[in-house]
Amino acid sequence: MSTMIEECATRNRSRLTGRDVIHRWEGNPIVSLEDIPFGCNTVFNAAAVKRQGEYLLLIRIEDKMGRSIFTLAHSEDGYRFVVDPQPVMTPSETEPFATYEACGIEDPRITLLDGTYYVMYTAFSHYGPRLALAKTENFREFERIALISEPVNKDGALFPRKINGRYARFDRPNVGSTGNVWISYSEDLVHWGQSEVVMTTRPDHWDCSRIGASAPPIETEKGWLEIYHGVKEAAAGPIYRLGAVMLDLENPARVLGRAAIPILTPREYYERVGDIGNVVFSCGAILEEQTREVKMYYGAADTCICVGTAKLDALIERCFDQEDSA
Ligand code: BMA
Repeated sequence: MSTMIEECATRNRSRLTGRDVIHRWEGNPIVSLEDIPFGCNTVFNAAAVKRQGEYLLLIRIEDKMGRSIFTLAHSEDGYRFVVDPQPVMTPSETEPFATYEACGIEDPRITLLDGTYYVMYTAFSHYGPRLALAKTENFREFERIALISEPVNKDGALFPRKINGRYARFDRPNVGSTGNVWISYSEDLVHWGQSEVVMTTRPDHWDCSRIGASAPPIETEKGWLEIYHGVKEAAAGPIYRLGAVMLDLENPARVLGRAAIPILTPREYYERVGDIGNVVFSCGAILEEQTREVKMYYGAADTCICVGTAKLDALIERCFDQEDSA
């Protein structure tokens, strides 16, 4: 009897996992509330980077008062992480950041650019969310550079190199309850402009309500690969899924291919049930240069962090799949 049940479970599991191009790690979730050595409410999502062979996650955590802060976790293999005993970045007490981080700091994305690690994140205040930029050399001290957008703007992700002489970032200005992926440029990382829309919600798709950049873009021989999130407002609340798009290397406002179907959709219990159910939300992915495998880190149900993998070529191919051929 128990063998039959096990067989059914295995069959159901393979039906589930076969549907997404991202393969979930069997040991998910990798960071949950129990792994945080200090008191907090919940675990959201994380920026990810591989530095001198060590995997680092800069994790958004909600403290006991309900404000988001960042803490760091380390791993040798990209799967088993140990979280630092204390948070590494909390809302600033120094102006002008203090006013605009009064409700917390959220959704960090790390980019290595010209030898410096930059963290683009959302500063949350009574005036709404806006983008901010910090930098670090050692992941112990984080130096704030500037507040770099007006509210309402989120989902900032810095490109890893200049494009035609200018720094570039994705951002997501909101228009009411909707929002699209934009690109903005800067000469100095502080003043940003020349903004253009990159891609919009698709009324007949899973990403019909709003979209935003997720992981910082990955440079490939076919273009910039961007993993983004798409939201569909359903009767029971929003469903957050992840998709992939390929953008022109010299003009990233030009979409070369956009996957018709998500690369990851909430299916597992830990993605369905939590503080906010039906959420998979990524802020970081690491390309393993030798194996061309992408490790994508994502927050599940605003309650824990998970990892999934895919071959870079499979993600690239998916960008050019205009229909459900999965
Ligand atoms: C977004 C961000 C994410 C979160 C998601 C789902 O706006 O705040 O951190 O995971 O909503 O609640």
